Amino acid sequence: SKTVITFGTFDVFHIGHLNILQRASTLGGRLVVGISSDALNIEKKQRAPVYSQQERMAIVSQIKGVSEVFLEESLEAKAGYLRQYQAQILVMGDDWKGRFDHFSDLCEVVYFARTPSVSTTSIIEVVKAI
Ligand code: C2G
Repeated sequence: SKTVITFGTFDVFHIGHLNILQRASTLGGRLVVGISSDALNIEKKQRAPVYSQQERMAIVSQIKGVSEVFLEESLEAKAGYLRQYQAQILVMGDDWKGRFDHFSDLCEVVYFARTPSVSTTSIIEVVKAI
């Protein structure tokens, strides 16, 4: 059976995160999830996640269908992670459509439609307004 890999921050875990992990887990027998580190978020998004990397890894590791989590410390290390975990399928949401196509020499690349109208940013805005 196949090893599926996906990556993300999974901050303030929500239904969009659950949906993509559940869909990814149906593609193979093993689902490995790379959790973007706090440092990577600060560098790429100029904002620290609400939940720490330890908390985000603890949450995602307990989601049904997730076999293993690891810390994604660099966006440039993706090919290395794909090889390290012997991934046969890379899953990402379609906000990343096309941007991982060059990994198709290493594994199958699949983009799933994002769950509409939910994001960590929108949740932060809603909570701020309370
Ligand atoms: N997602 C989704 N629907 C939403 C929100 C998110 O399907 N409404 C998906 C995203 O497309 C992504 C995953 O959930 O595949 C995690 O989302 P983020 O935490 O926002 O991940 P991101 O910071 O984009 O990942 O190497 C990539 C990096 O780790 C960045």
